[in-house]
Amino acid sequence: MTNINRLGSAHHGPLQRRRPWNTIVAYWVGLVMWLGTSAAWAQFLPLDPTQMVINAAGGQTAVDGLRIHLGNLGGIQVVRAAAGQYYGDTPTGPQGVNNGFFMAVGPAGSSTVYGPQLDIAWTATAWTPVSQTPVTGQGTAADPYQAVTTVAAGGFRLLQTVRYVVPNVYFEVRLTLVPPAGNTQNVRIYHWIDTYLAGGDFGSAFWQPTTNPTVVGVEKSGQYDVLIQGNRAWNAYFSGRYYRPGALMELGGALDNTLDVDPSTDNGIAAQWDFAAPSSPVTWTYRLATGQSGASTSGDGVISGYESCDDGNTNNNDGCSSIGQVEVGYTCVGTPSVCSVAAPPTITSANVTTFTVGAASTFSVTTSSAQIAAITTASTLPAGITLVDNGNGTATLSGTPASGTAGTYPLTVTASSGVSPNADQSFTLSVNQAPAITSANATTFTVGTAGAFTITTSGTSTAAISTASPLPSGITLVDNGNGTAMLAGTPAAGMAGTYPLTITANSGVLPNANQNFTLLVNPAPAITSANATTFTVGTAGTFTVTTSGTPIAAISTASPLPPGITLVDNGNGTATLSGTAAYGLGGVYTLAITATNGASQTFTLTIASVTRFSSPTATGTGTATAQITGGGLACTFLGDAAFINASGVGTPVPLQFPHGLFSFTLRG
Ligand SMILES: [Ca+2]
Ligand SMILES: [Ca+2]
Ligand SMILES: [Ca+2]
Repeated sequence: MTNINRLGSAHHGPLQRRRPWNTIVAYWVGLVMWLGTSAAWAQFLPLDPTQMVINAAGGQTAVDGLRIHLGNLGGIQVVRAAAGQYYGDTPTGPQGVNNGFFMAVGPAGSSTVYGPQLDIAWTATAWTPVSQTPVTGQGTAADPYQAVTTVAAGGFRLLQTVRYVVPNVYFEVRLTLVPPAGNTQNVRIYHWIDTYLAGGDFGSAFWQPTTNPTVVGVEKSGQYDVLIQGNRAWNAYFSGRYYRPGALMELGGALDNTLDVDPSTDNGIAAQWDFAAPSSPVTWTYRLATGQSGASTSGDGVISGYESCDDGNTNNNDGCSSIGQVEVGYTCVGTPSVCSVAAPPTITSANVTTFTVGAASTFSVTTSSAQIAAITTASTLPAGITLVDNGNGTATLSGTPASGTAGTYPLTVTASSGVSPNADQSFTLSVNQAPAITSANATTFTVGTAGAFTITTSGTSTAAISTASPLPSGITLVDNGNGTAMLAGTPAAGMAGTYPLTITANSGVLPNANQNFTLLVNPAPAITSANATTFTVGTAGTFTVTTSGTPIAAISTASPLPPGITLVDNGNGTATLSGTAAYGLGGVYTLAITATNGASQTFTLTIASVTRFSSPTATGTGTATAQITGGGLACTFLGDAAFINASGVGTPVPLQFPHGLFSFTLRG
C-alpha cells in the first residue's frame, strides 16, 4: 500500500481530523496557492523543509532495512517495505502529527508542553529548531548511520541522536536533555508514536515481560511497532488509543500504563521519562523497532523480530535479556549471541587546548565507546565558554572568553555511557590574552640630541615589537625580547619632521596589536643672533640674543658681566644684553651664552673706551686745562712741577696723562 493510500485512510479522533484522500493532491497545491480547499481541512500537517533521511536507498523491500525520516522539530517517520509505519508518513512531505518528542516543564497540572507540531488541536508549543547534522556513517555496525537533531524550548535543549545499522528492524534513539543554568523546574519527556501497521491504524497492544514491561508495542497481522526500554527505565508507558497520550500530556500529565489489547483499537504507543529539577545534562538511550517477522521467540538462539540478541536462554544479567535485548554494558555478536562486557568509554581527544580572550574559539571532545557516551564537565568554565554535548559521542567546548578570563583552567571532562567506569579526563584549558601596547602613542626627539622612548606591552605571552614604518636617520627600534622595546637614537641633521609609525606587537596570540604612533623630531636648537657686539662706556647699549628650536629656550650666561650690564631672558626665546658700562670699564669681555635647549655660543662683548679729554695737549709747566667728555664734567688741571704724572692722584683713577709734567686738581 502506498503512502498516499495510507494517508487517505479514515482515521478519526477528538484531537485531529485526517484528510480525505481527495484533498491530498490539493494539499500540495494548496500550500502554495490556497485554492479554497482549506475549508475541508480541520488542520494540515506542516511541511518540514529540512527533513533528514537515514538509509535513503532502503525502506523499499523486506530486506533493505528501514528508511528513517527526521524532522527538524524532533518528529520521526519510518518507512519499511515501501509502507510507512507511523501515521502521517510521507517521505517527502509533512512529518507525523503524533510522532515525536514532547516535553512538559513545571509542576504537574500547570506544565507547559512543547512538541514537534506546528498545528495541532491541543495547546503544545512548538519546539524551536536549533540544528540538524547531516547523516553520517555507512550504516554498518562499525560505522552506523547517525544524525543529530537539536531543538529548544523553555530554556531547555533536547538533542536527539538516531543511529541505525542496516538492515536491522530497530534503531537507537539517544536523548540528551540540557537544562538551563540553575534550573529548578521538573521536566517530563515523552516519546509518542501513532502506529500504523499493515496499511491500517488498528492493532492490539502487547508487552514483554507482562510485569514491568521493557518492551511496549502494537501488533497486527504479524507486523509490529515497539518501544524498547534502554539504559534508563521509563517512568510510565502506554499502548492504546492513539490520541490518549496527547490528552494525558497536554497538561503535563503522566502516561497511565494503559495496554489495550483490542485488535480494533486505533493504537499508538508512548513512553515517558521524568527528571526532578535537572540541573545538569542527562542522557539516555532506547530503541524503536518495527518489523514483520512474526513473534519474537526469546531463548531459541535465533535473532528475530525486535530482538537485538538471543543467547539461547531467557536469563537476564548475562548480556542478553529474557526478551532478547542487549543489556546495558554489554555487546553481543553472532547467533546464538555471545555477549561480553562492553568496553567503558574513553576520551580520545587531546587533554589541552588554548583559547584567546575576545576570540571565538572551539575544541572538539571525542570519545570511543560501545554506546554513545554523554560528555559533561562539572568544572567551572571561564565566562563565555560552554561545553555542549553533541549527542553523537562528541562535545564542543567553545565560545568567546570574556574580558578578564585569561588564565589556566583545569577541567575534568567526563564521558559516561552506562558502562563503568566513566572516563574522567584531566583537561587544561588555557585562555590567552592577545598582546596590547600599553605605552603612550607619541614622543618627541630633537635633531642632534640623543633620545629614547620605551615601548611596553601586555598579554599572556611575550610579544615581539617591531615596525615596518620608515624611521628618521639615526633612530632605531630595538626589541628587548621581554615585551618591551626601545625607540632610540640621535636624529640626524635634516630629520626634523613628524613621523607616523605603526608599531606592531606579535606574541603569537592573535590578533597582533598595532599602534599608530607619532614620532615628532624637533629641529636642533641654535643661537641665531650674532656672536659679538660693542657697547661704549658711559652709553646705554642693548643687544638682543635670539634662538631657534623647540621648545622655547631660556637664555643665560654664567660669565661675569661688566658692572652695569645685564643679560635678561625675555621668556620667548630671546634675551636682552643691555646696560651702561661705567667709564674706565672699557675692554673685551668673552661671554659663554647658553640656551636651555642645548645651544651655546661664545660671545664677545666689547666695551669701547672713550677719550674723555679734549686736552691737555701740551707738555711743560704751568696750568693746563682739560675737558672731560661724557657726563658733562668740567675739570681744571693745575700745573705743579712736582708731579710727573697723575697716577694715584684724584679720581677717577684711570685717567692717564702720558705727556709732560702736571700737577692737577680735578674738580667738578
Ligand atoms: Ca494508529
Ligand atoms: Ca529469538
Ligand atoms: Ca540471556
